[in-house]
Amino acid sequence: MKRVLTGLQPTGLLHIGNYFGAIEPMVRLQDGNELFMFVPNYHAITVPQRPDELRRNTLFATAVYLAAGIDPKRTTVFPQSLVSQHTELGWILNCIAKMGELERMTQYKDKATGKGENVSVGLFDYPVLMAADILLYDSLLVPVGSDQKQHVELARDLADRFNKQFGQTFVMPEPMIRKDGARIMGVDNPEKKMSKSASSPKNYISLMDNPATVEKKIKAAVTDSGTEVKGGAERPALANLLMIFSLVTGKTVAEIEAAHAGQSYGAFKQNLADAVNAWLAPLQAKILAFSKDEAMLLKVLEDGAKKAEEEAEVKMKVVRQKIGVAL
Ligand code: AQP
Repeated sequence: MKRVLTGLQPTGLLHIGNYFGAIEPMVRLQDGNELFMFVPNYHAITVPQRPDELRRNTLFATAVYLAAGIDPKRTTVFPQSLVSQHTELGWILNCIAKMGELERMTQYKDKATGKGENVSVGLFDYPVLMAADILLYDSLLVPVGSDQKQHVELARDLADRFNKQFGQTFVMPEPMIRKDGARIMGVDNPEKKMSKSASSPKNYISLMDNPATVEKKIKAAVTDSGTEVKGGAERPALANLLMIFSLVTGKTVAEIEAAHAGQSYGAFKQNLADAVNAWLAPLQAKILAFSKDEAMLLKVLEDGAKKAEEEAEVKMKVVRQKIGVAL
């Protein structure tokens, strides 16, 4: 039985990359492990958010977790903002984190590019809060997409530094990154990962896109030169579309390539759009049903926060004692 934790920022509607990178692996781990699945709403405010949208997106993320199969009786589901120990530990870890190691975080560099001095301190610092999220619960496994690997490694470095300085306190978390589907690329640009905050919605397939939108986005998807429906390292656009096809159908890439031998990109894209829509339809129906019951979602989050807070406070008592602030 391992402690497992993950969270998805409520910065917009979640997309299929978020689903396959972090949500589906959590659902699979639900049997036989102790899971914490939170909504990192304090991470979300590292970039400007409309308050009403942030609240809506927090509830939406919760509905997605439940629709995907997360069972709040077995998994502790909670919003980061209701467990203040996250920000408390985040501050303490800030005091042992180094500017240099945060400056090396590639996600920060990507997101800060072109923003000059206008980028928030929170965006720079958010990997430290993420380390606190992980270390607070003695999480051994952290299922994430590959873009978050560097942040989990920072959590390991901070745990190790704290343990050396103050004595054994935190366990070493491991990033858990699936073999296929840990980095779904934008359908408009196979060089950039699919991202909620992409400049164009053509980049991602949202979990709430309607069938016509999915079809339009896939038909407009970038392809590689040539005409063959074949993936591989030299053909990143097709490799990405084939990966999406494989994830939503459970078929292997080789099977999908074979089924499309001699067919045009147009026919392949139509089949891909149909497959994505067939996969999305039942998930969307469940998300909508859960979303309608706001009282139930709030209850799940409040109950989860109570359980999470009990665990978090046990760890924080030790931490406060060790650093000398428990008077
Ligand atoms: N393209 C992706 N493929 C596979 N996994 C992905 N994840 C994100 N994009 C992909 C994984 O989803 C989880 C939640 O991520 P997040 O919302 O906390 O932040 P992120 O990694 O920055 O994801 P986005 O979609 O790019 O969001 P924005 O635009 O708001 O920053 C993580 O486990 C992540 O690895």
